[in-house]
Amino acid sequence: TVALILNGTPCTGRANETILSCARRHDIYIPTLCELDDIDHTPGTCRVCVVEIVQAGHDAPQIVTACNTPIRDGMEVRTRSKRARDMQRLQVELLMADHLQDCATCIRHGDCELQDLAQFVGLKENRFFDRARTEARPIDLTSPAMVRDMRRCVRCQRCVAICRHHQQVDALAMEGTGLDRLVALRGAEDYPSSACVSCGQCVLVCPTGALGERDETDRAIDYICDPDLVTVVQFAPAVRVAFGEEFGMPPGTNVEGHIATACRKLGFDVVLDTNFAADVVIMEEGAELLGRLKAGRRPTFTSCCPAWIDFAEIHYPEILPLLSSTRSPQQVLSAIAKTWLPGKLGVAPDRIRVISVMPCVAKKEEATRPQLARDGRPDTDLVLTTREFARLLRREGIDLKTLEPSGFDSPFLREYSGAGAIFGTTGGVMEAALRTVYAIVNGRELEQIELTQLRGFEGIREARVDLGGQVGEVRVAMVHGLGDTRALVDSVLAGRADYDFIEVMACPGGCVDGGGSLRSKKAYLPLAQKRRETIYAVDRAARVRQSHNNPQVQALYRDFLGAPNSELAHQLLHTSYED
Ligand code: HC1
Ligand code: SF4
Repeated sequence: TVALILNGTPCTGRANETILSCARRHDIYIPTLCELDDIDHTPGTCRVCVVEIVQAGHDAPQIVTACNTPIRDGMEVRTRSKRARDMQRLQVELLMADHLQDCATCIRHGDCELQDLAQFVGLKENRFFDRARTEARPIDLTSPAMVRDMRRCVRCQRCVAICRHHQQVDALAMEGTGLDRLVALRGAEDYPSSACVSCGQCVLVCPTGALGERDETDRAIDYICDPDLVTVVQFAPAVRVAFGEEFGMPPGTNVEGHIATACRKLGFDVVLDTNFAADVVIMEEGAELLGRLKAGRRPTFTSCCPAWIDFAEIHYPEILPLLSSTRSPQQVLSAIAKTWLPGKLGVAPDRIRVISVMPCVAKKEEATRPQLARDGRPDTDLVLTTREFARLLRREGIDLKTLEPSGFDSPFLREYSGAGAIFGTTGGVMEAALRTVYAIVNGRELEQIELTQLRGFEGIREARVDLGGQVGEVRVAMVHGLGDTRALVDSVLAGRADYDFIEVMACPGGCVDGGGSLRSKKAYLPLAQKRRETIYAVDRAARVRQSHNNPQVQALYRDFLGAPNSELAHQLLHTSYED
């Protein structure tokens, strides 16, 4: 151990520890901006963590950055000396010198780590602001999903690190020199020609408003307030367990009923649940998988995660034939809402607008795919991330936690099974699919409904499951996070991995921590465990646990679709991919 003095108090530190880490363990706050411990990122670029130290062999106190200076025996650290405080303030003022000064209209207002820092150091003025230089920086609006606003970038490089080292997409790079050194799309002019797959992980770690989703709350309000339109809203399995904290409720609270009430208060005409469509997806994907297993076509990859689809199309086009052709639950529900629902409601299809609320940025891109349009209009008209949905509620003066929970409006598309509910966490789609495929093969339900061998948090998990009958034992794998996905796909392509069915979720943890979820300041994915516990609790409490036993899914097939993988089902609920 190392003996040192922290703000006048003798204490001990660990060998090889930095001043920052030692101070944190002793509950002493040192302001930081660029570093993010959860992703092991300490570039030392923002220099906000300056502190004063006195050490043997030096006459005068020195100013050092706490994040990358190791502690030493006998060192005295002063984090709150006048000199340290003045230097911290100066650093923040310098950071603000080429950062837009329009906090009130910034999308990150209230959730910005730079704003917090300015408050902490007591910044009262900004002597160095260079408006012309700042406003000349690029804003990239070329993606239907993402916005990259370099007028707000603080060069912390967290986005570059998460994309390169964790997701292993490597779409971002630092480019330029001196004051013009900024985050750019690596080797590309715009998003469509870049390696980016819209997973949104860079947004989750960006401390300011430099990276965000394309905000569509205005268009949502336009639709809601247009008396000629019938607005249908759907929300994803994970949103209900990853939203309440924004309104002061405990993390992981299931706020499904509150969201339904909020949607009605907002003025949406029909409130639907994507969970229902997840059950329909299992009917389609299960039948497709069984057909492929019988034909010896393997492995099959799941297809509900749009950032994974983008990843496959951009980075591994050779595996596209292995992807399930089943559309995602978002697109399945939208297709039903545009084809079957109008007759039920007695309205013309062209008056319907489908808005979905998703913990996902890539769903915005998915919604614009030409293969998923009907008569020139997208099936999903608009996608709001969970963050935008929170913004929408605020704009309409709605406080979620004061609302009385209620149910869904639709008498025909509201019931979901526990299998549909668990889509929101890694391993959930696989578990839901196997519950149904087992029943189709054996004519009876699995004795042990909960396939706990599929659950867990390791990046890549594998299992063998005996499906009985003609199919026998299948080998399955579940992967989440694109870094591990890359490793798994490489193994499959090299013949080193041998699976029948593979579930892929691009975001670490699956949708419960999707790139469109609420952000946590100075933390990466801190609430995953609580959210997934609630998801599994929803499954346990569900009246029906398997997609094929959902009576409303059965009715939809009886009244409209015929059988899974029927011609109509293929036309409405399946898709194709492009390299
Ligand atoms: Fe997901 Fe899905 S589970 S992709 O993770 O298949 O976004 O929640 O809505 O579509 O159902 C996200 C979540 C979501 C789809 C479903
Ligand atoms: Fe990288 Fe994902 Fe961000 Fe695109 S959205 S730049 S792939 S982290």
